[in-house]
Amino acid sequence: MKLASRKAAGLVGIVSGVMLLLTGCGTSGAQTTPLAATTTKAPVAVAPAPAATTTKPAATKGTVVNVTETEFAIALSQATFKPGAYTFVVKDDGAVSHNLNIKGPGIAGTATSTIKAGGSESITVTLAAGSYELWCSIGSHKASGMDKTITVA
Ligand SMILES: [Cu+2]
Repeated sequence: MKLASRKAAGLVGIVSGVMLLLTGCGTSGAQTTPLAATTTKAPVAVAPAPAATTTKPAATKGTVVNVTETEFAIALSQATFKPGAYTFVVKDDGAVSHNLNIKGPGIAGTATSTIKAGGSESITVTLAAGSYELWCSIGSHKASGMDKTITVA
């Protein structure tokens, strides 16, 4: 009994020592956070926010497909697609700007913005069974070969 209580007392000592260390780290960490960043965001926070949540899904959702764009081709990291959510991560590996447009069942037409050479942008869509066209709408890139059709089944 005596030994057990001594052990317990020892444990309490260790635990409180660890907690002291932890709280010590916590407070010093919080103090290093810069306060200047909060002031720049404050004036803009008046916009009506609730409506936006239903239209725009999260940045990455479902299966991630890597899309590599060059002059003048669109390469996909996978060739077969099942219905569901996909995030196309578009990388411009070419020397000029490109974009990615997607059109098909349930998608009247959605696109990335213009992606500069070396840049990338993600686009999240829900694909249903059927054919989808993926293309670049800049200049004559589509006619030059940046036009791809995928089948979802
Ligand atoms: Cu292009």
